[in-house]
Amino acid sequence: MHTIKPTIIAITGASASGKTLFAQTIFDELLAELGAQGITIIKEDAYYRAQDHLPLHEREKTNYDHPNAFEHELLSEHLTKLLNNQSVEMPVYCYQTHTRTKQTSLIQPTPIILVEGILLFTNPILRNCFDIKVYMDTPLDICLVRRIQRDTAERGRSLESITAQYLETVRPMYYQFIEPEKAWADIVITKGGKNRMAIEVLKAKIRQLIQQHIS
Ligand code: UZR
Ligand code: MG
Repeated sequence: MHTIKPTIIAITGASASGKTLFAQTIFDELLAELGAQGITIIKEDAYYRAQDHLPLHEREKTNYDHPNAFEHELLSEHLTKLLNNQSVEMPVYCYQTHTRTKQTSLIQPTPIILVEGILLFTNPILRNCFDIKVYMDTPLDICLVRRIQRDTAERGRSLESITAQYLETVRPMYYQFIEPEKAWADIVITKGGKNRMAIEVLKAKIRQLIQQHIS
């Protein structure tokens, strides 16, 4: 098998727009075909900055919807390493403590690397790492409803804290930073993370790239 550069596919869009579901569905369905040596998934969330130097009540005030909340330099560095066939130790972020845990997760280089997160196209160095740029164009009211359901069920949040965060940061930062990311996208996905045709089209493209890898 002759080695060619891995392909990095980035999926961005608003919080609760369906990025994780979309990326995870493609990953799960292709894992069965390609195996763990074929495809990897990386979340931008893992690269939220460590905030151990701040007390918990200060961490709660951080604007997590601003590009500065992420260590995009480290994510770019890790993607560059993976492109050069080196493994990386990905941080593990905890939403309850708003900082990184002591663990890291070993990521091995694979021919296909999926990356998903809200602000992936805002940093030019990071943006340049991506071969295919996808934007989830889900209406913001749908994202809000999904976010309330998800964050109460999975991220231990109250309705009050979700709505306060939505008005203070999620909504304004969406208009300032996320919506403009659409201009960088190669592919814009409507209908959210369950869009079957969009999933099948990307899977077909990935299969074609894998064929090029092995031929
Ligand atoms: P997705 N976020 C938190 O609520 N707490 C944290 O410690 C870190 C992030 C939220 C963040 C953003 N913002 O909207 C969302 N706020 O996680 C991004 N407010 O994650 O794309 O999975 O929704
Ligand atoms: Mg997500």
